[in-house]
Amino acid sequence: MSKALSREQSRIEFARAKELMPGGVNSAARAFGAVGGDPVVFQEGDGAYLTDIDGNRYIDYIGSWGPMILGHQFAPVKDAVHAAVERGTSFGAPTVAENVLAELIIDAVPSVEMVRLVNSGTEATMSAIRLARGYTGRDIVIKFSGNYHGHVDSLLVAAGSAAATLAVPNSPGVTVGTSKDTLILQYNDVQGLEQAFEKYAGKIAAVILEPVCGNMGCVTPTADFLKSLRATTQDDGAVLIFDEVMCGFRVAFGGAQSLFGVTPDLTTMGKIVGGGLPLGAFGGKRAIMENVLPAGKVFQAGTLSGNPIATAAGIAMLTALRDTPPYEHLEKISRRLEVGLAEAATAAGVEHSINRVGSMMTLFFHPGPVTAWESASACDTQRFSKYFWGLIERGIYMPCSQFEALFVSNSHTEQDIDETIAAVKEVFAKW
Ligand code: KE4
Repeated sequence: MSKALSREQSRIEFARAKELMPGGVNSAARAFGAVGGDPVVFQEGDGAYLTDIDGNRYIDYIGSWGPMILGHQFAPVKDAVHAAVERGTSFGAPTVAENVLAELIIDAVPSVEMVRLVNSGTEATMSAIRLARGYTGRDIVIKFSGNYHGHVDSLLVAAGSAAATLAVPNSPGVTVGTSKDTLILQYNDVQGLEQAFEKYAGKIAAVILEPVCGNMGCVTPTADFLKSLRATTQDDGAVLIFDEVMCGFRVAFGGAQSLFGVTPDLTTMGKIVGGGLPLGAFGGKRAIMENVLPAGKVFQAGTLSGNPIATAAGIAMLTALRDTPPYEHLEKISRRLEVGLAEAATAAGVEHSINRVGSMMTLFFHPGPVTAWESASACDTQRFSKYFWGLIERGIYMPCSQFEALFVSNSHTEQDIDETIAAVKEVFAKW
């Protein structure tokens, strides 16, 4: 039985934060909007653990929303950052480190022949879409319900009234003019994709998707869907963009595209590629990438792009993942968690299903199968909130939304997993 944790300091600091920053946060995802209550305010991460400002320790399954695949304070990244800081923090001029990181990315990701470094996943997807439109001279971009690609205006849209109708804004500030060229389809809907290419033949600049989705919870593409994505875009001359900001370097060193054997035209990256520092990237076929300014005419720029500290962290991270791949351990320990969660839910008679790819997974409060937003959105989110808070009280920090993936790191041990399962059983026993 766990003792009730005091989070008084978190409460005080978060009340202060709400006076200073909208909603008290610098990113909406961490505001606990989906589960209610105040976010926990943290002071330190170490390996698989986070410590909050009240001194409570949690087993961390968010890992900064993906980057911490090798655990918090991974020594080679820390050392690289310390060394880089000694040489200055930003030059706004070319550095060797950018070449080194670019080569690591090109060697790792099958589709990437040339790459541009940026500062976030959003910048990567925003730039990739502009590039696809500039390269094809076309306007329409297809995305899928339940897929999130960062806060790019043209992708902050909701499905139109009927299938294969152009989208409408789903955030104030996004204009109809911006959303009118975005088409929203259903993930894993081959027929819908093919109908869209018939209806808008020759007008589609790009199709962008999460090849392993994490943003409606973890949802995987069917083989037929992947095959159709590659065939329809190839035949029509549209650009296929894999948004691997979350699954890149996570589900395999070469990302989902190396796991599934499907090579997109462009890939967007973030999170792990920066070792936990602000760094994203977009890359792909040389014939497309050479259209990016100043090699080509598609504008793209950024004061801190390729920043020496972020590139040092990225180099250390990708070098470690390449030279000492953690994926076998991650598969073993993540499987242990998946089986333990399923057994605990089944024993407690809790309706559930679990989707997992490597060390990213989601326990859905839904009998399943969860294959697209339609099934994901039918989850019992009230139950998820009870599960989330029950685990917080027991020192387990899960993603604060049913529509997110949890992440296991190479620092998690079998003991951490067993402690997590024991806590889950306690929560379900009090259901
Ligand atoms: P950033 O701009 O947050 O670095 O990346 C945007 C992005 C793009 N593509 C995918 C597939 C992503 O998952 C993300 C960001 N993911 C969210 C978590 N679901 C980040 C958390 C947050 O927004 O604070």
